[in-house]
Amino acid sequence: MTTHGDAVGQAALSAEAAATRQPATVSKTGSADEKAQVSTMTDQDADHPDRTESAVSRQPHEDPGTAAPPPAPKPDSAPVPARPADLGEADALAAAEPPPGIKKLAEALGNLRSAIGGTAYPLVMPSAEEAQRVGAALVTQLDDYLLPRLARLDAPLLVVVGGSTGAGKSTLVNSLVRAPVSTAGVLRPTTRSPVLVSNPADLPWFQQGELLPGLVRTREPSNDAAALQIVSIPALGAGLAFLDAPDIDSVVDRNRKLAAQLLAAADLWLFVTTAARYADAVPWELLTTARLRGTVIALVLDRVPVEATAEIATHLQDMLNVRDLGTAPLFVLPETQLDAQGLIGEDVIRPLHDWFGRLAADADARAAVVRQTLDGALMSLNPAVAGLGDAADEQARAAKALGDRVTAAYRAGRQTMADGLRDGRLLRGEVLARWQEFVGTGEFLKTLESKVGQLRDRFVSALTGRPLPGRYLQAALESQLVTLLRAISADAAEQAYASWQAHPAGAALLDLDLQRPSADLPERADRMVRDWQQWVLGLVRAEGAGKRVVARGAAYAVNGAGLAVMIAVFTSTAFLPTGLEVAAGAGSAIAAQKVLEAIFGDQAIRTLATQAREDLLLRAGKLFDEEAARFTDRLAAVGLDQEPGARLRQAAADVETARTELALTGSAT
Ligand SMILES: Nc1nc2c(ncn2[C@@H]2O[C@H](COP(=O)(O)OP(=O)(O)OP(=O)(O)O)[C@@H](O)[C@H]2O)c(=O)[nH]1
Ligand SMILES: [Mg+2]
Repeated sequence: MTTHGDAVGQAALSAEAAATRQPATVSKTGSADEKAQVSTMTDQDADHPDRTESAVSRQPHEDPGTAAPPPAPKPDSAPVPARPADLGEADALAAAEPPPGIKKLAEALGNLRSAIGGTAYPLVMPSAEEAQRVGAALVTQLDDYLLPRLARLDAPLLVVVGGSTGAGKSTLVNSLVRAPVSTAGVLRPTTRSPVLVSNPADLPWFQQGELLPGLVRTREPSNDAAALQIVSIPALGAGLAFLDAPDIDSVVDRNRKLAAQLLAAADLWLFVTTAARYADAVPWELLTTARLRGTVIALVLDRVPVEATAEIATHLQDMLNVRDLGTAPLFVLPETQLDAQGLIGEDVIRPLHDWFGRLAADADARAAVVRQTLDGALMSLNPAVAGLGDAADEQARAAKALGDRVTAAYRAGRQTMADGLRDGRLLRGEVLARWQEFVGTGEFLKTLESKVGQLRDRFVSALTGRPLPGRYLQAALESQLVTLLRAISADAAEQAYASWQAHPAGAALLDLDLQRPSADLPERADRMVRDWQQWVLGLVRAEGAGKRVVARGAAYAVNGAGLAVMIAVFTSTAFLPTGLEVAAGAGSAIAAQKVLEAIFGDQAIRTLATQAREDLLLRAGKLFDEEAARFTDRLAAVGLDQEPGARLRQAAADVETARTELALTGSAT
């Protein structure tokens, strides 16, 4: 394509140039020059040279009647059903059983749609927002275009006319069909609701809503962004329809989103820009997206002052070249007076009109455009889904990291608990006083040392002969333990809270309650300690069953021995008061050990204390688990899959395999 000087405008406008820009007609010969022209429709020749040559070869003739027949389809490629010229409504709607390759691809696409639709990115992370946006756009594109288009490769070709607000899109569409079907106006933006213009024969296809199913069909002009006005124009050749899209860049957010959605459903993008706007950023972003996606693109540079045509067209062409779009057909239309109906004069619009006319008349050319854009869109799924897979994996990693942080906080709590039992810190103050009181006087201790043999009797009689002070000790033990449990829970909650707050996904899941232990923790800790004490007493009772002294001392002995076991739990594994430097305390602990050893035997005592300690740690662990669950339940509630990324990647790989096998454009790319 020539792109500079007067030749540009003239070339684009002349019938001859229009012929050389013809996008996707079929040629058996395909000269080097023609191949270069053809690649204008693919924009992907660097990456996929085969595709452009074999799939979208050109027809050098303007007369469709003289067009060379299309090349025989490859055995493994889907045949393009010829579109009957007199396609009636019933025929248009009846889809034949698809060939196996298409069926396989459609199934793979369906699975991919489920995988994308079923993957959420609920954890707040930098990648999540983008993944949600891309995922939603892909699902929309699958529903709007890929699935219905694959199901009906022979359906009419849809040209979506896109560009900046005020570029003259509506005027252009009106001028192409020679009727003011879409309102053009001076207010920006004017078009709010897309307008689809088609030949009456193609109406059933567009009307039935396979394509762009989310848009409500209407025959009346509308301003509703969820509506699609369908206009039937006999003057427009069958097989090709225009869709006048809202702008891509006005301040109306809904317009921009809708335009992007419509462009993703296009078989061919007709980009309209003006002499005043062609260097705007937004259109170029979309053009680059189109190029990467392999969409067939044509451009109109509208309203070019005649005297500046060469300069502007050259500059635009340079910009296109730099962005790998240099081979896309470019039509340069001069600034002109509109006629009474607001249409561009027939002579000015003719090259573009004829170009589309030829495309409409040539089923093979249309099929090639459809297949190329479809194939490109399918091919672009894989990298897009790979991005989603990464984001999904990142979600899973973040969830694990958050879970690990909670685990670490409460594991530290368990450790503190175990240390607290071992280092004797619990055997102080009130507990120690009550223990000393419980074990007895200095005389009792002396007796222990000199007359170990009589210990059992003394111990038991001491217990049976006076009111049991054990309940105070038991209460002191309970309160000490509960205090420890509450302190550990408070520390762990604070630590877990802080660790989540430092992570964006964690911070979003927190509320202030989590900063402290649960409100009912004190009662639960109380209950837990009491249950444990009962359990220890039960253990001692079971162990002492049948032993004479226990039988004699009954409840006193069990209580006394049980409390002694608890005290032993609070000292050290060897029952030695390692952490107790207080002489009396040390003596007391030894006394406890001796009392128990005398009653139950040395080994049994070790076993009892070990069991009691383990049970206490187990109960405390359960309590901490419940506390940790307040965090982890929130994480679980977001409902993340185990391996979301792998599922997405597999579904995309299956699509890519089916796409390659089907070879829509005639070559396995
Ligand atoms: N003189 C002249 N005016 C034009 C031409 N094309 C469009 N206009 C005017 O420019 C204004 C905008 O044209 P539209 O066709 O509404 O532009 P649009 O791209 O559809 O704008 P949106 O719907 O807002 O996206 C209207 O007032 C048109 O009459 C042209 O080739 N020559
Ligand atoms: Mg408009």
